[in-house]
Amino acid sequence: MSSNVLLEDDLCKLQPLNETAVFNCIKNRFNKGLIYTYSGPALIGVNPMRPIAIYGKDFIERYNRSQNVRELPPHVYAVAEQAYQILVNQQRSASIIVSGESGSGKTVSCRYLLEYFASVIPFSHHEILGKSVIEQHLLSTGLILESFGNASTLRNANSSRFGKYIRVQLDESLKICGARVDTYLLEKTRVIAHAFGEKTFHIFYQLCAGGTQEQRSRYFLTGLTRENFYYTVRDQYRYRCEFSSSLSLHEKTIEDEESDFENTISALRALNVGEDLQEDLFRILAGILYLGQIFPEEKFGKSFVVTGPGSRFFKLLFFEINTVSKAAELLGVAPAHLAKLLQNKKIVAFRDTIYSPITRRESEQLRDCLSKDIYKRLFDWLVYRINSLFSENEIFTIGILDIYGFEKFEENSLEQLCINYANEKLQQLFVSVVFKVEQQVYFEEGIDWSFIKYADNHECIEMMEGSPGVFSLLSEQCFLNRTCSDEKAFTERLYNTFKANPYFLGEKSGASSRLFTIRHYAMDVSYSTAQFMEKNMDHLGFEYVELMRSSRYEFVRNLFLENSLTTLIDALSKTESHFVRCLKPNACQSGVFVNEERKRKVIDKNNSKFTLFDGAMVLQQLHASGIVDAVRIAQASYPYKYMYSDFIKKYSILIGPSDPRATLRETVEAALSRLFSPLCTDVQFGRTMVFLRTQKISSLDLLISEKREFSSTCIQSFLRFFL
Ligand code: AD9
Ligand code: MG
Repeated sequence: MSSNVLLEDDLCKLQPLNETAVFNCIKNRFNKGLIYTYSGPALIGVNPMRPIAIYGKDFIERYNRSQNVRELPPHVYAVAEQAYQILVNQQRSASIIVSGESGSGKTVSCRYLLEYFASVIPFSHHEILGKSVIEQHLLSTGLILESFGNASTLRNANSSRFGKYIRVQLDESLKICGARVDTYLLEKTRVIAHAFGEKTFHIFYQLCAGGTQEQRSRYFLTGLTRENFYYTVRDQYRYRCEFSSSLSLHEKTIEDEESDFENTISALRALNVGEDLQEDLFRILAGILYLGQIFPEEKFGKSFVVTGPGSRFFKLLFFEINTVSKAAELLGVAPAHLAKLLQNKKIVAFRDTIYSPITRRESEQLRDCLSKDIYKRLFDWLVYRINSLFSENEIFTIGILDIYGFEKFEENSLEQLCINYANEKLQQLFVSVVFKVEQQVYFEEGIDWSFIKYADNHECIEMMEGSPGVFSLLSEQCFLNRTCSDEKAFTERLYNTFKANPYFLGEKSGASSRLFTIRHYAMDVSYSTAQFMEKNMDHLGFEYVELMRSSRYEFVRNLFLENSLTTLIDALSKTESHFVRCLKPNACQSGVFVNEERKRKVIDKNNSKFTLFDGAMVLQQLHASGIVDAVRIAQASYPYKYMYSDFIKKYSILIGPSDPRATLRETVEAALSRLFSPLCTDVQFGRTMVFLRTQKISSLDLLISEKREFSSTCIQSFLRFFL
């Protein structure tokens, strides 16, 4: 295999096609600074993890309105341009689905896509200081969502802890008239807990560092830092025990956070969130920080009866009353009311209302649920606010989806199940777009084609979302009983229901260890059902909603009104979808290497100042994304199709002079039959297009370069002869 082959800009051109060839091609290109490669219909991007000069105005110009964008080097701008051209030519809304694991570059890719659309598509609104109001709104949207929805993790210092689908709206004159955003799966547990070395959402640190003296005093933050709050402290476990801090990665200084806070405020302003609303917002955030400071203590007493299981003693739940008052004050509710909520549960029996005391554990759970829920509602409110950009004039949309990729950790829980389910659905969409739609074109063009059966993941999806399905059984179990001991019963139910299902794996004995395995399209993942119920259940009863609706702040009251989101897959399937798959080349430059030994080996092997390329890690991602399979199927089909006139223009050097009486189709047929004999099924002639397999395109490209080389050698010999 020549080194040239290993730099192919489309994996479909690789011969033979196997995982090693795919891997070598991506690696060779990456080492030459070529981070993008096509894999048939999808674009693969490997995160360079350092700034590279392939973005910005000049590059946008190269791709903008290019006649044959696939001829230019692979790039996210090319995907954006293709999506836009299809929208313009076929009058069909577009979506670009960006996936990949944490830290692989999804959010950055989405930023470039948005930047491209904002540069090449005109805005319908008038401009202020050279920038359209919508453009300013769009830029602020990204910043706000990152402040409130991103956090520093071991994998990425600016990791998005939610999925987002941004739709740029176009009016009938194909100008940008607005935008709308949907968000998914916000990791709200991060408000109350984060892993060692990680952090909670950026905004809490910004608040702890920023603001004027008056603001800080109003939020009870004077003299306090992130080290003083349980939710923001770097090592929560130690904080509980000894209030000490530990080493954290990607540490930002207080000054960084102060200036981030200023940027957040400017972005809020751009979204018309005025000072009063900002005040409401920050007060609630401070309220959440203070909720986290409420530690219930069990003490013996008489007035409240809290009998833990088996306990003979009466216990009281105590809180530090000053903390409760501050939390209540910040949320605008009565301190006694909040304390009562955290000490009792309300039971309505035979038209009587009884307040039954709860245990310390239950009280802690309630406190944390409260914090998570308020934060989630605050986040949804921001999204709602961002959606004030929504335009009634929408005719088409260009959507950009930035969502978590497939996840498999040592221990996988409900979060991974939800994320992997979303990825199964996206894979289903990918398969449908790539194979179903493509085969429809073959049918319409009337070429000789027997429909290829492709791996369809609908059975796995059915097992998860159907009835009975994993999710419906979980809801039922939560409804029936609200204790964690039910995790075993739930796991057993799964085994009993799906024992004959090929997508459900594991020994029944796994039920006692609360484990089950799903055969996903990407790989098998074992889930631990420990905490499934707790995570799925809403510990917050109606009395809590009642409390929050009693707030003297209108803003808090409004957060507790219902707000629903549209379903993502439905929205996507109504568009022409494009795919960008991001890959992460190593784990050591964006976070910690879990295994120090492995880090040393990878660094030794690469021994360079450039971005490391960890082969095993990239291969694992290639597997999980289904890239190799997709390329294999794309190769079996006809990845290259040209209108006859375009083909003649492109390959005129090989076709030569043609019979003027022949039709375009006859000209192409005659040329290809002369060049390749026999043609086999590698080439097919449709009503308006010629269809070619990758091998034939590679041969044509080779013939062209030979012909050019031959002509230049002839010219050189000719010149040498005369000079
Ligand atoms: V997560 O799932 O939200 O945790 P992402 O979104 O996939 O993750 P992100 O886009 O945040 O990753 O990229 C991580 C870091 O890689 C960025 O902060 C940049 O420092 C770096 N990056 C990503 N893409 C590029 C790029 N095209 N050029 C240069 C990049 N640096
Ligand atoms: Mg991200």
